[in-house]
Amino acid sequence: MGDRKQEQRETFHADDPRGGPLTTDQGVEVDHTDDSLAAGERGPTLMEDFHFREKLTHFDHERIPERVVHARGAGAYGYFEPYESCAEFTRAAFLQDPSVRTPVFVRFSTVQGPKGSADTVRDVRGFATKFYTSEGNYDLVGNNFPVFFIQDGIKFPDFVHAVKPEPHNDIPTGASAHDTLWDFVSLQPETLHAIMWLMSDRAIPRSYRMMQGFGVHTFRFVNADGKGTFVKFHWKPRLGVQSLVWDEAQECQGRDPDFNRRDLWDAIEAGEYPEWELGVQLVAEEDEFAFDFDLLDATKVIPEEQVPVRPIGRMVLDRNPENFFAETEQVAFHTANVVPGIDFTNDPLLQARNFSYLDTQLIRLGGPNFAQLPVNRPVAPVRTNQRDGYHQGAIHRGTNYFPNSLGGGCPAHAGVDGSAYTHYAERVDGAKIRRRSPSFQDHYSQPAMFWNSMADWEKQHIVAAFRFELGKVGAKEVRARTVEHLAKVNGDLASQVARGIGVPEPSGTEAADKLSSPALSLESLRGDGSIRTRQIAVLVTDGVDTAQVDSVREALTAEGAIVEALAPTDGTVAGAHGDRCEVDRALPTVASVLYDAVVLPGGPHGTPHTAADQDAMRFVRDAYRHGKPVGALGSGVGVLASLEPEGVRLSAEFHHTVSDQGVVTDTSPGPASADFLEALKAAVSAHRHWGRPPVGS
Ligand code: HDD
Repeated sequence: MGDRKQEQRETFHADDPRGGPLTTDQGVEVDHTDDSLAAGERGPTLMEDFHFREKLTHFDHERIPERVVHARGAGAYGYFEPYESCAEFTRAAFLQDPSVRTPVFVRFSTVQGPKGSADTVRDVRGFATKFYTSEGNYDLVGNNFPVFFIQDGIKFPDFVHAVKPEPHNDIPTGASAHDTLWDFVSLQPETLHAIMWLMSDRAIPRSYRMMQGFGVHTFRFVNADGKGTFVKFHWKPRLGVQSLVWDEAQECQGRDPDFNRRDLWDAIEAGEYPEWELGVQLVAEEDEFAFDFDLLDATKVIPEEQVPVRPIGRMVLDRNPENFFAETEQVAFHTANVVPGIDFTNDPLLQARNFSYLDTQLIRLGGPNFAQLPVNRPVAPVRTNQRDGYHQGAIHRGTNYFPNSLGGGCPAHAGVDGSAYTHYAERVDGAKIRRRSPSFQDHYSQPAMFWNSMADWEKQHIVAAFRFELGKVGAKEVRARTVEHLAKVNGDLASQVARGIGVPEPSGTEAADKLSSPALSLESLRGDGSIRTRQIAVLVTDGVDTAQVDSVREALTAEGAIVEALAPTDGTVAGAHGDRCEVDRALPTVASVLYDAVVLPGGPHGTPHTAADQDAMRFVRDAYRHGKPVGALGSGVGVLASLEPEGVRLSAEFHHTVSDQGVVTDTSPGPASADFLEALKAAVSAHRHWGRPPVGS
């Protein structure tokens, strides 16, 4: 079956006008676009130069307001297919038949920074999916955290004002480490659970392709009999969940501000299509109150150990957009874009979102006709009586009201065959009140559960992140207030943070209970163990043993990794045996933070690299201290050993392959041995090696 969205898009293509000369917007041919019409060679420009005025006016209006949050993003098209019919729980057509592929568009984003900010900031990542289903568009507008910072959407403007750059000087860009955010946090403990996630490595993903996604809210599935089931949505990446370390993330912001965007684009161009499994946690309506938290509270997870995630389908992203503005910028998501079989709950955050997304598109996309834009257009037929407005693209004919007889009564009400959307007939009864439910009041147990579930290295990173963020807060009372809340999460966490930021350690901590959910740790999310698309640097220079380079390249590319030879200059370097070694990139144009691992080959006549090769040595040192796999072959092992005074630790053994904490060495000359290659692959597959003693920051 063809991709209906792709076929539809093709009808909108406006290709380069190769078939004829340049024209104005009115179709008048233009023979000169380099000089404006002037009164004489050195004279003033003339008003009557309609080509000049049209060109400049259009340009002046090329920008639209960026999203008030999630301004920076990257998107891709793909498809979703269910594993089996979900008819028992939902009548949604796209979840019925494994042979039916539903086209999707996904946009990943950061939240705080503007459109031009860097990718690798500490932030939540948006994960918004538009399913172009046969019953209309369904938008699952999620994040890579399963919890949100506030419980009621009326607090959204407060929260966003607090986290955004401060109003007097518009600082900081793409960062939460400033007074107003932490002031808000210290006064609003419902933020704590999401804050724990924000301080964890989840907030600095290695790649959009390597992060989880969550629908966050409890939604409702409704089956053909009208029976409802509570549902939470989970996206799990096939490649596992991988993160950066903070020092590296910061350097990446300068070395490649487009790091995540580029990674997604390049992988899809290379045919390495990212893939996620869609899973659901299902809770029967009668079990609504079976938990010690409220299912309607978006600051809570349902522990996976309590309600397992049931895989129901997979999504593959296999096509980059053709025009960033037309597609990624103009895509308009809305939580209220639902299809029959998927409904809302009374989660007050979700209810607010159902108002906000439509409202924001009206200002951002300039009027009510944005659903006509190619990326937003459903593949399901659209028949409405909505008319006119800015940017109306259709020439409607016939009647535009209901009921009518002059238009033959069309479009008529749906419903005869049961295909219309029917709202779940939930019983609602209550007094009008402005009050948070008492069932939303526990703000400490789940942050504590998150902390308790972390591996030691994850805890260390969380403490370091709190110290960094609060260390940037000028108001000492805000630092102290935050630590008081942390003390209610975990005493040890609070003390460690307090020591780092110069506030008194809290006494008499009342830590929350000892809940734990192993599924929350990155240790449990390693993916399929493959090394596909990992970027491996091989540092080469004149005198290198090309056989070593070739053997590493061959073995790792066979497993889907991307191996690049880096040298002080581009072109080629002289191999030790009179041959040449192709260089992929010059070292000064790249940095260790842009790679997942590094290999130092040797040469038969001694070490091709010396400690004087500053760029190369820095590369290796940084890779080591960021926990990345480091390989060395032949005389390259000696070069690595020369970095020992700087903290690089090697095993004392020097013969055959030795692999210790991701440092893989083999002093044998000639091509890399099978043992070395296996050990290197295993080290790369593990991604990072936290058992190394800390080196620098
Ligand atoms: Fe939101 C954008 C995700 C709470 C109001 N949000 C936006 C995007 C994502 C999310 C992924 C970017 C979509 C895109 O790529 O175009 N938002 C979330 C999640 C939330 C959440 C997972 C909590 C569970 N959001 C939230 C609340 C409100 C909003 C409570 C308001 C009451 N969000 C917006 C917005 C945005 C938006 C202002 C800005 C641009 C847009 O909608 O299209 O309406």
